[in-house]
Amino acid sequence: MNQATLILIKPDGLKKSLTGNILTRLSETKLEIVAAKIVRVSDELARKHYYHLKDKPFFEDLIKYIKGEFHGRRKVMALVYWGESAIEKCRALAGATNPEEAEATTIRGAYGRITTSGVYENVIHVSANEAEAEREIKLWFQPDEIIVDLYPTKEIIEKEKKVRVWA
Ligand code: DAT
Ligand code: MG
Repeated sequence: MNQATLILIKPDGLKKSLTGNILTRLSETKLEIVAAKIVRVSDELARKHYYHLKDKPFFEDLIKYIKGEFHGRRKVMALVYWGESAIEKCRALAGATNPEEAEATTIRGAYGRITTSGVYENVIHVSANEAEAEREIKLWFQPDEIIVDLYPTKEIIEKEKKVRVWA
């Protein structure tokens, strides 16, 4: 069954120049990249992305981490991978959440670490299931940024919306 999954290359992955390595590993899946961009992560986006962990003791550090506050620049690379069993394939390549427990051959096993203050710097995010993928993809991307039709859309006319354009 074709599925979509959100992939994030987290700030540690970008800081360590791992983008190429990670994309090469993900290309083993033969899945299709249907959206990609570099995102400056706002506090609101970070908190919405990880809202299900808001009661965990590590939540505030997790927010700082995904916003890039530990790695000097507020950016992550966001992609949507699409194809047969995309979630299972990408999660298998990513490895276990705890990078010390992840198989050495997985992305997290090879490149992740736990900092002395206990932050799991595990390099990559992969949606855990289809419901999470839909929620996350809609959070990180607008419909026109994705080259396939994943979810139903509608057209609206937005009035008096402040947008930034080239000067
Ligand atoms: P995953 O990223 O494998 O889907 P998750 O959704 O349970 O795992 O957690 C999201 C992120 O939160 C995870 O990538 C790293 C961090 N995290 C999870 N459990 C943690 C823990 N016990 N200590 C520190 N960070 C943790
Ligand atoms: Mg998760």
